[in-house]
Amino acid sequence: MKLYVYDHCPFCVKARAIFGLKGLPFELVVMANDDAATPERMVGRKVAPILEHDGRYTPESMDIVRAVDAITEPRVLVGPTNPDVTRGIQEGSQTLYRLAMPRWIAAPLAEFATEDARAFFTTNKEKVIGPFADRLAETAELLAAANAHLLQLEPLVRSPDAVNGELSEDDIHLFAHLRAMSIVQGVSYPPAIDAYRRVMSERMGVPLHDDIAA
Ligand SMILES: N[C@@H](CCC(=O)N[C@@H](CS)C(=O)NCC(=O)O)C(=O)O
Repeated sequence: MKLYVYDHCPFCVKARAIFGLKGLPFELVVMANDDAATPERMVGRKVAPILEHDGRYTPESMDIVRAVDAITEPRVLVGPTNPDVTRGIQEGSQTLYRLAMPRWIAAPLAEFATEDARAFFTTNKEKVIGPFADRLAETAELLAAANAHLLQLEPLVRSPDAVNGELSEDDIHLFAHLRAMSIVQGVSYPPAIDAYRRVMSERMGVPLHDDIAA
Protein backbone atom coordinates (compact mmCIF):
# COMPACT_ATOMS: atom_id res chain seq x y z
CA MET A 1 0.00 0.00 0.00
CA LYS A 2 1.16 3.50 -0.83
CA LEU A 3 -0.03 6.61 0.95
CA TYR A 4 0.38 9.95 -0.86
CA VAL A 5 0.56 12.86 1.54
CA TYR A 6 1.92 16.27 2.44
CA ASP A 7 3.88 16.10 5.68
CA HIS A 8 2.17 19.14 7.22
CA CYS A 9 -1.38 18.06 6.33
CA PRO A 10 -3.55 17.06 9.32
CA PHE A 11 -5.83 14.95 7.10
CA CYS A 12 -2.75 13.04 5.93
CA VAL A 13 -1.69 12.53 9.56
CA LYS A 14 -5.05 10.83 10.17
CA ALA A 15 -4.38 8.38 7.34
CA ARG A 16 -0.80 7.73 8.50
CA ALA A 17 -1.93 7.23 12.10
CA ILE A 18 -4.11 4.21 11.45
CA PHE A 19 -1.20 2.33 9.85
CA GLY A 20 0.82 2.91 13.01
CA LEU A 21 -2.00 1.81 15.31
CA LYS A 22 -2.54 -1.33 13.23
CA GLY A 23 1.16 -2.10 12.80
CA LEU A 24 0.68 -2.42 9.05
CA PRO A 25 3.52 -1.60 6.63
CA PHE A 26 3.03 1.03 3.92
CA GLU A 27 5.05 3.28 1.67
CA LEU A 28 4.80 6.98 2.42
CA VAL A 29 5.03 9.27 -0.63
CA VAL A 30 5.28 13.00 0.03
CA MET A 31 4.06 14.97 -2.99
CA ALA A 32 5.26 18.46 -3.84
CA ASN A 33 2.59 20.95 -2.79
CA ASP A 34 2.27 22.32 -6.34
CA ASP A 35 2.19 18.88 -8.00
CA ALA A 36 -1.37 18.66 -9.31
CA ALA A 37 -0.61 16.01 -11.95
CA THR A 38 0.06 13.15 -9.49
CA PRO A 39 -3.21 13.37 -7.52
CA GLU A 40 -5.24 14.24 -10.63
CA ARG A 41 -3.95 11.08 -12.34
CA MET A 42 -5.11 9.01 -9.36
CA VAL A 43 -8.43 10.58 -8.29
CA GLY A 44 -9.15 13.37 -10.78
CA ARG A 45 -8.44 16.27 -8.44
CA LYS A 46 -5.64 17.82 -6.44
CA VAL A 47 -6.02 16.45 -2.93
CA ALA A 48 -4.15 14.61 -0.20
CA PRO A 49 -4.17 12.06 1.34
CA ILE A 50 -4.68 9.34 -1.28
CA LEU A 51 -4.28 5.62 -0.56
CA GLU A 52 -3.17 3.32 -3.40
CA HIS A 53 -4.21 -0.23 -2.63
CA ASP A 54 -4.57 -3.15 -5.08
CA GLY A 55 -4.56 -0.73 -8.02
CA ARG A 56 -7.38 1.34 -6.52
CA TYR A 57 -7.14 4.87 -5.20
CA THR A 58 -8.99 6.14 -2.14
CA PRO A 59 -9.05 9.83 -1.21
CA GLU A 60 -10.74 11.13 1.98
CA SER A 61 -8.81 10.64 5.19
CA MET A 62 -11.55 8.98 7.24
CA ASP A 63 -12.45 6.60 4.39
CA ILE A 64 -8.80 5.56 4.43
CA VAL A 65 -8.78 5.24 8.22
CA ARG A 66 -11.86 3.01 8.22
CA ALA A 67 -10.66 0.92 5.28
CA VAL A 68 -7.26 0.29 6.84
CA ASP A 69 -8.77 -0.49 10.26
CA ALA A 70 -10.93 -3.12 8.53
CA ILE A 71 -8.00 -4.84 6.76
CA THR A 72 -7.07 -6.95 9.79
CA GLU A 73 -8.91 -8.00 12.92
CA PRO A 74 -9.18 -6.88 15.61
CA ARG A 75 -10.25 -3.38 14.67
CA VAL A 76 -8.67 -0.78 16.90
CA LEU A 77 -10.98 2.25 16.67
CA VAL A 78 -13.87 0.65 18.51
CA GLY A 79 -14.39 3.03 21.43
CA PRO A 80 -17.22 5.54 21.75
CA THR A 81 -16.66 9.11 20.58
CA ASN A 82 -17.34 12.26 22.58
CA PRO A 83 -18.94 15.25 20.82
CA ASP A 84 -17.06 17.56 23.20
CA VAL A 85 -13.80 16.42 21.60
CA THR A 86 -15.07 17.31 18.12
CA ARG A 87 -16.33 20.66 19.40
CA GLY A 88 -13.07 21.36 21.22
CA ILE A 89 -11.00 20.68 18.12
CA GLN A 90 -13.27 22.88 15.99
CA GLU A 91 -13.02 25.74 18.46
CA GLY A 92 -9.23 25.72 18.20
CA SER A 93 -8.96 25.25 14.44
CA GLN A 94 -8.88 28.87 13.33
CA THR A 95 -6.15 29.74 15.82
CA LEU A 96 -4.21 26.63 14.87
CA TYR A 97 -4.21 27.38 11.14
CA ARG A 98 -3.29 31.03 11.68
CA LEU A 99 -0.28 29.94 13.67
CA ALA A 100 0.72 26.88 11.64
CA MET A 101 0.32 27.88 7.99
CA PRO A 102 3.02 30.57 7.87
CA ARG A 103 5.35 28.24 9.76
CA TRP A 104 4.79 25.19 7.56
CA ILE A 105 6.04 26.90 4.41
CA ALA A 106 9.16 28.09 6.22
CA ALA A 107 9.93 24.63 7.64
CA PRO A 108 12.11 21.97 5.99
CA LEU A 109 9.15 19.86 4.82
CA ALA A 110 9.49 17.80 1.64
CA GLU A 111 6.34 19.23 0.02
CA PHE A 112 7.80 22.75 0.31
CA ALA A 113 11.26 22.00 -1.05
CA THR A 114 10.87 24.41 -3.97
CA GLU A 115 10.01 28.08 -4.23
CA ASP A 116 7.11 27.22 -6.57
CA ALA A 117 5.61 24.85 -3.99
CA ARG A 118 5.85 27.46 -1.24
CA ALA A 119 4.35 30.11 -3.51
CA PHE A 120 1.45 27.81 -4.45
CA PHE A 121 0.57 27.20 -0.79
CA THR A 122 1.03 30.82 0.21
CA THR A 123 -1.23 32.14 -2.55
CA ASN A 124 -3.98 29.64 -1.74
CA LYS A 125 -3.88 29.92 2.03
CA GLU A 126 -3.49 33.69 2.22
CA LYS A 127 -6.94 33.80 0.60
CA VAL A 128 -8.17 32.02 3.75
CA ILE A 129 -6.18 33.56 6.64
CA GLY A 130 -4.86 36.78 5.09
CA PRO A 131 -1.19 37.76 4.67
CA PHE A 132 1.13 35.35 6.45
CA ALA A 133 3.27 38.30 7.61
CA ASP A 134 0.23 39.74 9.42
CA ARG A 135 -0.48 36.41 11.11
CA LEU A 136 3.16 36.08 12.20
CA ALA A 137 2.94 39.57 13.68
CA GLU A 138 0.01 38.34 15.79
CA THR A 139 1.99 35.43 17.25
CA ALA A 140 1.71 36.55 20.90
CA GLU A 141 -2.10 36.90 20.78
CA LEU A 142 -2.52 33.69 18.80
CA LEU A 143 -0.29 31.77 21.23
CA ALA A 144 -2.36 33.03 24.15
CA ALA A 145 -5.51 31.81 22.38
CA ALA A 146 -3.89 28.43 21.58
CA ASN A 147 -2.81 27.97 25.19
CA ALA A 148 -6.31 28.81 26.45
CA HIS A 149 -7.74 26.35 23.92
CA LEU A 150 -5.45 23.56 25.16
CA LEU A 151 -6.49 24.21 28.76
CA GLN A 152 -10.11 23.71 27.63
CA LEU A 153 -9.18 20.43 25.94
CA GLU A 154 -7.15 19.03 28.82
CA PRO A 155 -10.03 17.78 31.02
CA LEU A 156 -11.32 15.76 28.06
CA VAL A 157 -8.14 13.65 27.90
CA ARG A 158 -8.85 10.64 30.09
CA SER A 159 -5.66 8.73 29.28
CA PRO A 160 -2.45 9.25 27.28
CA ASP A 161 -3.43 6.05 25.43
CA ALA A 162 -6.88 7.19 24.33
CA VAL A 163 -8.69 10.49 24.78
CA ASN A 164 -11.90 8.76 25.86
CA GLY A 165 -10.18 5.87 27.68
CA GLU A 166 -10.57 3.50 24.71
CA LEU A 167 -9.17 4.14 21.20
CA SER A 168 -11.73 5.74 18.91
CA GLU A 169 -11.92 8.02 15.87
CA ASP A 170 -11.59 10.92 18.31
CA ASP A 171 -7.95 9.91 18.79
CA ILE A 172 -7.33 10.19 15.07
CA HIS A 173 -8.82 13.70 14.97
CA LEU A 174 -7.26 14.93 18.20
CA PHE A 175 -3.77 13.69 17.42
CA ALA A 176 -3.90 15.24 13.93
CA HIS A 177 -4.87 18.56 15.54
CA LEU A 178 -2.08 18.43 18.12
CA ARG A 179 0.50 17.26 15.59
CA ALA A 180 -0.35 20.27 13.41
CA MET A 181 0.16 22.47 16.47
CA SER A 182 3.64 21.02 17.00
CA ILE A 183 5.15 23.25 14.27
CA VAL A 184 4.47 26.22 16.56
CA GLN A 185 7.20 27.12 19.03
CA GLY A 186 6.23 28.36 22.50
CA VAL A 187 2.95 26.51 22.97
CA SER A 188 2.31 25.61 26.63
CA TYR A 189 1.02 22.06 26.58
CA PRO A 190 -0.88 21.14 29.75
CA PRO A 191 0.69 17.95 31.18
CA ALA A 192 -2.12 15.59 30.14
CA ILE A 193 -2.11 16.96 26.57
CA ASP A 194 1.66 16.75 26.34
CA ALA A 195 1.72 13.13 27.54
CA TYR A 196 -1.10 12.28 25.12
CA ARG A 197 0.53 13.78 22.02
CA ARG A 198 3.88 12.10 22.79
CA VAL A 199 2.39 8.65 23.44
CA MET A 200 0.16 8.91 20.37
CA SER A 201 3.03 10.06 18.17
CA GLU A 202 4.92 6.87 19.08
CA ARG A 203 1.94 4.55 18.72
CA MET A 204 0.76 6.12 15.47
CA GLY A 205 4.26 6.35 14.00
CA VAL A 206 3.89 10.03 13.11
CA PRO A 207 6.73 12.18 14.45
CA LEU A 208 5.86 15.50 16.03
CA HIS A 209 7.36 18.65 14.54
CA ASP A 210 8.74 19.87 17.89
CA ASP A 211 12.33 19.73 16.63
CA ILE A 212 11.60 22.09 13.70
CA ALA A 213 9.02 24.28 15.47
CA ALA A 214 9.38 28.01 14.86
N1 LIG B 1 -11.99 15.85 3.29
C1 LIG B 1 -10.63 15.61 2.90
C2 LIG B 1 -9.87 16.92 2.99
C3 LIG B 1 -8.43 16.76 2.52
C4 LIG B 1 -7.77 18.11 2.31
O1 LIG B 1 -8.42 19.17 2.35
N2 LIG B 1 -6.50 18.06 2.05
C5 LIG B 1 -5.76 19.27 1.72
C6 LIG B 1 -4.34 19.20 2.21
S1 LIG B 1 -4.27 19.43 3.97
C7 LIG B 1 -5.71 19.39 0.22
O2 LIG B 1 -5.51 18.41 -0.45
N3 LIG B 1 -5.88 20.60 -0.30
C8 LIG B 1 -5.76 20.85 -1.71
C9 LIG B 1 -4.45 21.47 -2.07
O3 LIG B 1 -3.50 21.38 -1.27
O4 LIG B 1 -4.34 22.01 -3.15
C10 LIG B 1 -10.04 14.52 3.78
O5 LIG B 1 -10.48 14.38 4.93
O6 LIG B 1 -9.12 13.81 3.34
